[in-house]
Formats: sequence, structure tokens, C-alpha cells
Amino acid sequence: MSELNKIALQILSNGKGILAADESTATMTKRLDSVKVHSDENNRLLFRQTLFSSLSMKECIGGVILYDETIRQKTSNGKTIPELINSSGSLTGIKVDTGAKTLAGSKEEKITEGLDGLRERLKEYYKLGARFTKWRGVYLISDKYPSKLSVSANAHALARYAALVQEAEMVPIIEPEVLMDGDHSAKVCYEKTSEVIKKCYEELQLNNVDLSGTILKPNMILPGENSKNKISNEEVAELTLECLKNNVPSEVPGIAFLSGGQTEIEATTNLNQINKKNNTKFIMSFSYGRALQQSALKFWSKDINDISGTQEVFDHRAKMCTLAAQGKWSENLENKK
Ligand code: 5MM
Repeated sequence: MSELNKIALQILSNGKGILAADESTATMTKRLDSVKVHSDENNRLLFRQTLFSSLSMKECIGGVILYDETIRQKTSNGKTIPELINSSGSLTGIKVDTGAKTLAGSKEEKITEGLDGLRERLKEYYKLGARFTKWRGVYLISDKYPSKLSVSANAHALARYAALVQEAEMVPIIEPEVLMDGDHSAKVCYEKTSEVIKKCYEELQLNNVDLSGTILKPNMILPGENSKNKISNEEVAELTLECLKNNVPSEVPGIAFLSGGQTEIEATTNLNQINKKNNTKFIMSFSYGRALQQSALKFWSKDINDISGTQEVFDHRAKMCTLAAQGKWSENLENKK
């Protein structure tokens, strides 16, 4: 078993998943604005360190993805944020892309940037305590999108990123996110997601990436946000499993879904169904941003000094996700706090 494979398994074993707290300052400001908290360095740190020192970090969160600002911050006790995360047995991750920019050649679509100077940045992040990384490619769905150009350019960037990350002895999370925006059916999401994932693995293999030392972070197969054709949680699970079984090579140890705009309960229910029906060898867990933090953020915004109250709300959500990652969640557990 390679070192990278061990790290990937450490992050995702026993129902543990990932807390995606890597919102860029612009995104974090939007989140804080939505609950009427001023977005400054201290408030961003206070919310995040509240979550990272919660009890559930030990049992439920195998890794936390940070943004550049956070990995350099210290808590009020003088501990660095990676030290705080490691103290609960969880691993520190870092978002290393520099964002999705307009794709020249198909201007409604995006290409994720950040390859220039990445080798040097990775060395610094390793020294700061990171042991895994994240890069997100985003894809639109419509009749003509994602274009072949976007599918191939984003897969190429993801693969070059992953190869550099493994060279720096960290585990790359490969995140190709097919967005929920639109009125497409789940079938269309299935087809487009399959095409995107297939291309990613073609490029990853071409770049000699050791797949056993990677984690895939995909979207679930869902109808578009504005689609009239909703499907059941069982169908979401079946389509998602089918898509991943057909397109992800068996060496990949684990899959950690993004929540992508689903509510906390939807993201938990769907993950639970996926695990109940899981007929693959992959670990199926979570790497949620909004679906882990929404309720905690709302609670915290009412009194930003109520640390233990906020942690209780976060601990509940993290516990529910961990149960779902083992197919052991049920709706009635939501009320037993
Ligand atoms: C935490 O949000 C990340 C987005 O950051 P920026 O847009 O600020 O760069 C995002 O990549 C996130 O990690 C994933 O999309 C998962 O988050 P959700 O909320 O979809 O589970």
C-alpha cells in the first residue's frame, strides 16, 4: 500500500468524510453577508476555528479543505490551524486552484486556472502542514454544453494538477463539478457527467497519476435545479452508482461527493441511499461545504460568541453525514439531538 493510498483511506474510512471549508474570500463574504455578519479576517477565522475545534472532528471529519488565508492563520491559543485540525486526528487539505475563469474559445464556459507556479506553492503548503489538496473544474449543462473544449481543457488541467500534487507527496482530490443549474433531466446529467469523468481518467492516466492515491469529488446525478421531472432519492442513488461504476477505474479508493446546492437533508438522504445500494468497491463519502455548514452558520450568526451552541449544531450535521456515509442514517435521527 503506497503512502498516498494510506492518506486517502485515512481521510475516508469508517464513515468519515471531508469538511470543504475552502471558500475563497469572495464566496465566504457572500455566505457571511447572507447571515448579516461582517466578513473580515477575524470573523472568517472565528467561524472556521469554531467548527475545527468541534467534538465531531474526531469521529466524523477525516480531512478539512482550507483556503490559502486559513492555512496561514493562528487560533487565539497560538496554535496554527493545521495544528488544530491535526490535534483531532483529521488531516489538513488545501485548495490550490486559483479559480474558474472564462474559457477562451467558448466564452460562456469556464476553465480552472492555477498551474503556473504550482510546484513551488505545493512545497510551501506541505511545509505548512497540508497532506491533501483540491482542484475544482466546473461544467455547465445545456444542449451544447459542456463543449468538447471544456471537457478536454478541464480534464487536462485536473490531470496536470494531480501529477504535480503527487510529486509533492500529497493526495489530490479531483473535483469535476457538473453544475445543477438548468432544467435538464437526470438522464442528461448522467450522460454529461459520464463524459466528463471518463475524460478526466483518460488524462489522469496519460499523466501517470497513481489513481490509488487520489480521491474523486463528483456531483451526484440529479435533475437540473429548474427541472419539472424530479426523481426519487433511490433513483438518484441508482443513477449515481451506475455512472461511477462505468467510468471510475477500480484503483480509485474513494469517492467524496460535493453537495452542489442540495439542502443539508437532501445531501444526507441521497448519500445514505447511495451507501445502502453501494454495489461497487469504492468508499462513498462526503466532501460537503454548504451541506455541512449551513445550519451552523445560521446559528452562529445570531451570537458569534456562542461557540458551544454552534458546535452542537455542526456536530449534529457531521454525525448525520457520517451515518449516511455508512448507509445507517434515517430521518427520525434528525430530531434526536
Ligand atoms: C467551499 O466551496 C468551494 C468553492 O470555493 P470558491 O467558489 O470560493 O472557490 C467548493 O469548491 C466546494 O469545495 C465544493 O463545491 C463543495 O461544496 P458544496 O457546497 O457544493 O458541497
